[in-house]
Amino acid sequence: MSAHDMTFPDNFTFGVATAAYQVEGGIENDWSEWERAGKLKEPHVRCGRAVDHWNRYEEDYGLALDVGATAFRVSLEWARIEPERGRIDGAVLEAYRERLLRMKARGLRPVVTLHHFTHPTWFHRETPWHLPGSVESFRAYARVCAPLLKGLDALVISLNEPMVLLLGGYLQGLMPPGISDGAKTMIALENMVRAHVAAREELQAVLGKVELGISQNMLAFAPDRWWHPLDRALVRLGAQAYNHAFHEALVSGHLRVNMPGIGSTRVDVPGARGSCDFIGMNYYTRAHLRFIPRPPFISFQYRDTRGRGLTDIGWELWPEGFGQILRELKRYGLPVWVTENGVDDREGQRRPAYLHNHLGQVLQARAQGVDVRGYLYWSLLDNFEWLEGWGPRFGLYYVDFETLERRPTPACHYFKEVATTRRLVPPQPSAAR
Ligand code: IFM
Repeated sequence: MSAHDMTFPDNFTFGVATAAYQVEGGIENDWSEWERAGKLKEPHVRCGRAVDHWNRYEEDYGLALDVGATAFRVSLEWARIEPERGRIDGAVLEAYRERLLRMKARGLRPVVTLHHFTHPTWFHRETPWHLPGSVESFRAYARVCAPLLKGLDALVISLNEPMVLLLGGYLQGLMPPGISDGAKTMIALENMVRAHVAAREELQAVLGKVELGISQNMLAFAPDRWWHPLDRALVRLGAQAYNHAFHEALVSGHLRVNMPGIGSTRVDVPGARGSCDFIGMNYYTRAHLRFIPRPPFISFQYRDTRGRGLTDIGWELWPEGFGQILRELKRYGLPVWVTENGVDDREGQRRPAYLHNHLGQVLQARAQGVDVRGYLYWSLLDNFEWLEGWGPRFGLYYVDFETLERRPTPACHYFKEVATTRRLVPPQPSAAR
C-alpha cells in the first residue's frame, strides 16, 4: 500500500467499547442469577462489582480521551431500568442520562447499545425470546430508553451479537435462559429481528432521525478438512447464517436461515426492510468447522494454522479474515462500523501488533471501497468475560481486580499514536513494553 493508503481520514472515528454488565458492577439480572446457579466455567466466580464503572465513569472517560478516542461505546442495563416488568426506575434513567451527557460534553460520541446479552430476570419467565411477547417487552423498553438519547448524535445499537445469544442461550443452553432447542432458536431469531424493528419505531417516534444498527459477531470460517465436501458446505452455510442472515433481514426484509440439523426459517418481517443505517461488525477470529455424523452434526475449533500462537483465550490470530469479511460487507451498500475488535492478551505485549495488523485490514478494505467509518477497540478496560469470568484481559487498560486501579498497557501508547496522527506505522518494539 502507498503512504497515502496508510492514513486514516480525519472523519474516521477511533473509539473504545464496553458493556454495562461487564464493567458497571452491582447489577442483578439473568446473568447474576446464572452465576449463583454455578453455571460459569468456575462455579464460584461472580461478576459482583465488576470494575465499578458505575462509580468511576468520569475517570474512565478520561482514560478513553487519554488514548485519543472520540467515541465511547456503552450499553444500557435493562435490568437496572426495568427491574420488574412495567416498573421503570426513574433514578436510574436520570443517572444514565447524566452519564451520556457528560460523555458528550467531554468530547466522546456516545455509541449506545440497548441490549448487550443481559435481561431482567422477569424477561425469561414472562416473555422469553421464543414467545411473541418478547417483541412487545423490548418495544416498551426501547420507548423508555429513547429520551435518554435526545440531542446526543449517538450511534445506536439495538442488539449486540444476537447470534451469540441465540446459539449460546437457545441452542446450546450455555447462557441464560439455558434452552437447547433448535425450533425455539429459529423463532427467537425471528422475534429478535422484529424487536429491532419495534425499537426503531420507538426511537424514531421520540428522536425523529436516529442512526441505528445492530452489532453482529462475525467469524471467519474454514473447513477443518479442506478436501471434505460437508465441511466445506458447513462453511458456506455457517457464514451465511452466522455472519449475514440477520443483517440481510434488516436490509432486504427477508429473513432466510438454513442451519442443517438445527432448523431453518424463511419469513418476510414487516418493517425490517431498510431498518438499519449501518452495519455493525464485531470481529475476533476464525473457526474451523467439521461435519460430525451425529447431532449437532457440527463441531468447531480454533487452530494455530500459521504458527502465530493462539490468543490467551485460545482464539486464532487471523486478521486476514477481518479484511475478508469487511469486503463481504460491501454488498449491503451501507456504512460499516467496527463496533468491537480486540485481543485477550494477559501480558499486554502482543496487543500493539494485533492493533497494527487489524487496523491494516481496515485501511486495505477502505482502499478497496468498503465504507468503514469507525473502529471501536474492545475493550477500554479489562472486564468480566461472561462464562470465562475474570481470566481474560481484553483491556487497553489493565485493571487490578483487587484495587480496581487502571494502568495503561503498551497498546495505549500505540492506539493513541495511530488515533491522533492518523498514520498506521508499525509499533516500535518499545511500544511492546
Ligand atoms: O466480551 C465480549 C463482548 O461482550 C461481546 N463480544 C465479544 C467480547 C469478547 O468475548
